[in-house]
Amino acid sequence: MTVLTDIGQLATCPPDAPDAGLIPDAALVWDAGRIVWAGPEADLPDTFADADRQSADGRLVIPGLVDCHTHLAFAGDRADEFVERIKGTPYLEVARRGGGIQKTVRATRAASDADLEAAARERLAAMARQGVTTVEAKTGYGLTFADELRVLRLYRRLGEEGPQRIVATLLAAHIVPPEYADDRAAYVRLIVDEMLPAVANEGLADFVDVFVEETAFTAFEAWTIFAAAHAYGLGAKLHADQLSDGDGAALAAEVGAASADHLECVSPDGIRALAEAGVVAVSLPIATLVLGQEPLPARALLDAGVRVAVATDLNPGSAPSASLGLALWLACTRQRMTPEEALRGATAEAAHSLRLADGTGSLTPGSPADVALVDAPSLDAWLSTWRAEPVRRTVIAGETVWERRDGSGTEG
Ligand code: DI6
Ligand code: FE
Repeated sequence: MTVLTDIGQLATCPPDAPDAGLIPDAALVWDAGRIVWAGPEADLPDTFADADRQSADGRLVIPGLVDCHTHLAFAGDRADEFVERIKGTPYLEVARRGGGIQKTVRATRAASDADLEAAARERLAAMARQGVTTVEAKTGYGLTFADELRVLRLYRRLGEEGPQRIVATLLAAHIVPPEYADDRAAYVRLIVDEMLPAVANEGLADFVDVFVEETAFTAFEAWTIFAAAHAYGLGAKLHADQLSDGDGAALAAEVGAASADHLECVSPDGIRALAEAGVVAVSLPIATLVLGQEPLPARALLDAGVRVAVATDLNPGSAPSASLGLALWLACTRQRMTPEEALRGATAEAAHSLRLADGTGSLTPGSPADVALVDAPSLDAWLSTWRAEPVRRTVIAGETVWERRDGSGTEG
């Protein structure tokens, strides 16, 4: 049993509260990987008097962060495209010339298992330094039966070996791969008739995602894929209304999706549909920034009663950063979310978008003991500034998986 005392501010982020459940001068107790008590230190029961005590030295303590939208495994880089876009070539024009996602697909298919794994592990290590303890990881750069399953098997291995918990999503419907350019229907059939049964049979994914966009998949193609996925017990997620309003939000509501992600171009009708169907809106402010877009209407979504999550969208093109802290800061500064709303977005609401009902993303009795200690006295103090690595210590299931040593920043 561990008793963490001298917490300057504790954010418990209860699953169904509207706020971050902030408690000043708090203590937190965990045992056997689960939270057993959280509250004001003055109320700490005597029963914990003999337990191992650790001091948070007045720091902010938050639930381990949940990055609920990443494209974790990919090879190569898109440095050439970055420069092209600076010089004025639009993202979609790069894609039409065979760059963009297609370039990463070529590099990922060519990468060895070892190289792909090493790159993913490096990104997970960077995320651990950000306090990220649960990661949703999408495929989508393989786009063949063998390459999509190869990445899902990698995610399973990474989840088993830890330290982070991984939730895997099949995004075979990211783009139509070039070899199917003249027969899109055949690629949709490959997903429905071959990939989905194999993924379900091996239990390799919890969700199926479709990029619904003019340059990717139509709403009808997405509907076909989701209907098949549903029959295999796989949940739905969508890249929706990112570059244009393609009625992605309405489709997410219709198919009972766990989340609709991006939503920069969502319509008022789309917002109403998400609210009525209880679909989580996942905001991806790093991608919005990189593509120079106006942010999604976070305030309108929140006012309509939609849960709004915040994630990185980590990928080599539109969001080349694993910094969930950066996404949170942008959620505050660009999306006008309060620090409490932003933190909930990367904890309790993110867990909701992954349908994790075990208390992940919260620090309430019974939750996994996934915890981050932040080098700031309060949530507002943390998110009113931006620092590359503000986290001091990351704990998963009660075990410290990363700790910054004074001055050195070495792993613990
Ligand atoms: N939307 C995104 O932001 C990423 N995929 C998607 O459907 C971008 C992926 C990339 O540019 O490689
Ligand atoms: Fe994405």
